[in-house]
Amino acid sequence: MQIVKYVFQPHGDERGMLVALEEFKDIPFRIKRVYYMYDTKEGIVRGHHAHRNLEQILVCIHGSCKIHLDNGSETKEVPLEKPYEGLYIANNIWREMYDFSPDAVLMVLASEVYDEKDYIRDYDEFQKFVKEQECQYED
Ligand code: T46
Repeated sequence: MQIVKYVFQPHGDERGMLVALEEFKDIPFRIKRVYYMYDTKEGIVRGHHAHRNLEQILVCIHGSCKIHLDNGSETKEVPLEKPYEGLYIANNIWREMYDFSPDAVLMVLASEVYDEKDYIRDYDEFQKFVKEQECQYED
């Protein structure tokens, strides 16, 4: 599984750092939603799902966390700890977020508005979805 990480341009001067993110320039899709999680309790694992259509970029803008990615046949663990790095996650990837430092703020830029129907929360259903997609590409 290929891991796609974006390294954003930090604009630094004597006052400190600033990162700007623009759709289609720094981010490869139209940004329809931004959300972020913070104050995540110790030992918590979030996520446990994939999406039918949604693409996202995750940026740990403060602190650190880890992301588990699963494409149905391979898994990878990706640490996020730099406020200028973004992890791209395609729709058909099962994701879990864990090992949040107490000060972690995980910001997510999403290609679609919130839609519960887009979630695949059952792992067997996810594997079926991935196989169906593979068959579509083979046709
Ligand atoms: C994802 C990972 C990385 C909303 O009302 N609007 C929203 O835009 C979102 C994302 C969530 N919610 C509500 C729904 C739940 O009642 O906030 C609550 C927590 O959401 P959820 O349990 O889905 O959060 P995570 O951390 O498990 O997953 C989230 C995203 O939902 C998901 O798309 O890929 O972060």
